[in-house]
Amino acid sequence: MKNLRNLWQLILSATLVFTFNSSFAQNSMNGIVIYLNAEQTPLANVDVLLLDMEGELLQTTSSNETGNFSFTGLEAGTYKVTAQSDQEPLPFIDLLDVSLLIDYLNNQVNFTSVQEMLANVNGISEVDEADLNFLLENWYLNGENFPVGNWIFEEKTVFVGGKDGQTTITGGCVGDVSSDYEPDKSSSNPIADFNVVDIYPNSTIELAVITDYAQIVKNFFIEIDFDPFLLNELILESPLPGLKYTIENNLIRIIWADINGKGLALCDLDNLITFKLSSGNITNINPDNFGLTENCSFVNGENQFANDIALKFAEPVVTSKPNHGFDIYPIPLSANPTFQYELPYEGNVNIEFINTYGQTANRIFPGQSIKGYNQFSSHDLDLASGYYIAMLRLNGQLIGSKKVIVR
Ligand SMILES: [Ca+2]
Ligand SMILES: [Ca+2]
Repeated sequence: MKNLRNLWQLILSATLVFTFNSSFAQNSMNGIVIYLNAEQTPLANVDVLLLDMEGELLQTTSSNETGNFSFTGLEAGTYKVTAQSDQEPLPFIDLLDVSLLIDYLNNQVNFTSVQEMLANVNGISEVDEADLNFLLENWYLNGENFPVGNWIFEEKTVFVGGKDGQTTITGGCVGDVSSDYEPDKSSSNPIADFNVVDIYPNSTIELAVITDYAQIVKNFFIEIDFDPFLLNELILESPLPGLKYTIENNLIRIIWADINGKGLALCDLDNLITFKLSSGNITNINPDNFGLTENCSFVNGENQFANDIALKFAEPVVTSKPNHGFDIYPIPLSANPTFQYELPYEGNVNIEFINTYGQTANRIFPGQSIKGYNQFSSHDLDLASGYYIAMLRLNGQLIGSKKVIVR
């Protein structure tokens, strides 16, 4: 035990000698480079820069596989240390960063100095709403990754000499404010896909996305892959304030974040989003021609991904009515007219006669009809002389109309 104490005294005096003889440039500095996350994940192969207090570069080295680095042969004094990396940005920017940034802007959370650097995604002035918009528009909608995703590291001032010379350099990728460096963590979450909806070819359809999700949602990103040849003239509307979207090529990207950080229960909305689209030649909308991609995600009131949300289409509303080959003869109408129509899909058909007072004067019921061409002859159609509009309904939905006269 006595020998051990002597050994410690020897080490202690050696340290003192180091301190007193610091002008011999015997000092070293050790450190580690870590990612800003709860696990403080070490970052390997990062360039570490040693600077003097004027910012002059003195030495560079690389962090090893455990994130450690060292500089040796240093004179005692105060240095600046920072790091840089040209490695690929990490794909960890997601809606949790958006939530955290909104909470920060609403004074709900504090940021560390490194988080403030990461949150300043536009690189201009301080962290403010412009950074949030930059993240929403440039990152989510336009997919631009500059400067979002670039590596950034703090700069430490370190005294070298004596027992000092130890430091930790923390860094991250710009925008990853929530700093979730977890390679196996997915930023997307499963959402039940859209159901198939029958629509009418060559018509204008209003198609609403609805949800009965009753939890608070603070922000979401929806990406829809669609067939541009089938669904031209696409317009998007939403009651959600501040909703942003882009429609490009065959991709619709929609992002919404409640700037107040409170969020809302989406089930309270009649429609989450309404698509007004021209249906082209298609007869239904299904996940193959209008499907959610795996990039969709929703964040709930606890700043966690909502994995249990489901979206679906409401019944489509036909805003302009193609006539579907709807024809009646003879005209003037006889008591035994023949009706022709082409259906986009099979269903139950009825034809309603509306008089000039807007009243239903009569109905006939061709009933279950096949997809495609149909012909139906009626007997003993009882209508007084006058003008009528014959309205063709498929499963209750108006899909065609024709003016007729009875003499
Ligand atoms: Ca800024
Ligand atoms: Ca993140």
